[in-house]
Amino acid sequence: MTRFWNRLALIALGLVLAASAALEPAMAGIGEPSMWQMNMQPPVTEVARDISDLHDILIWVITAISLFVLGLLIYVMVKFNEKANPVPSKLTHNTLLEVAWILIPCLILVYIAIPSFKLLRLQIELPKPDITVKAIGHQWYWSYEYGQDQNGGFAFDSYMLSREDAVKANQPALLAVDNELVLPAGKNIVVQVLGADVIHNFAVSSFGIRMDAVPGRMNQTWFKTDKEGVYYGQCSRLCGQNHAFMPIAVRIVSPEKYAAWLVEAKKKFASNEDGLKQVASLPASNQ
Ligand SMILES: [Cu+2]
Repeated sequence: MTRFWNRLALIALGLVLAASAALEPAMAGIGEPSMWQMNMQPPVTEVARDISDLHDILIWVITAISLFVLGLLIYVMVKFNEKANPVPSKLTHNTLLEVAWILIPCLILVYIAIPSFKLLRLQIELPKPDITVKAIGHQWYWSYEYGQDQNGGFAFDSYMLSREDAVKANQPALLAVDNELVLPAGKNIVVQVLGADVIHNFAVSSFGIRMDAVPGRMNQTWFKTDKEGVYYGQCSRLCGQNHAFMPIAVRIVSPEKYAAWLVEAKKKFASNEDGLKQVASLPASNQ
């Protein structure tokens, strides 16, 4: 009987995994979520790849533990119910079992801790930045600042496009923005994240970044990707009425295109005094 249930659970798990694996390649979009997506967005940075790998390890560990516990429960229910086992044993200790149920979970935790701490270190330790930009969360839009020392010296606001405009531009609704954060491929990019009013969160799934934008405090995160394209993210901290409508769009281009964009952007946003004033009023870098 127990064997039957164990087999049934394994078959069900196998079917779910097979179905998700079959759906994955067709459904996965780069840099944005897709319909019926079963897994995370395709990673394009080292951090995101490590997150994805750790997630895969954890899924197997969690599945194995859950099935094991389920199996034990079913075993106990079948073997030791009142009918099957009318005279219960008085046994209270089993040294071997007690050592095993302490030691095995410890080993599992160590097995999880190694990739976990490695990932944490990779996320927290900023590499030497090639480019530093500021991302400032407002109720309810983002603004970005390219410092003078970065060949920039301009700031601009980035608002969500209306559904009609997004469809017209062939971009995903609720994620497309009017002014994208443009950055080059193959460079270490440090994003200084700030909040102008309440706590927001700068999160882009494909980069594996998620950093709180706290008023009066500067947080930093980083990413580096070789893959050009547009990557969408969202504010991921409940920040008020229009929290859902302040998406993030990062366009990764070649360094040559980036240099050309900088020239254009400097002209385009030169008169953007509002943006610069907002940025100027924010706390200075505490690096
Ligand atoms: Cu927000």
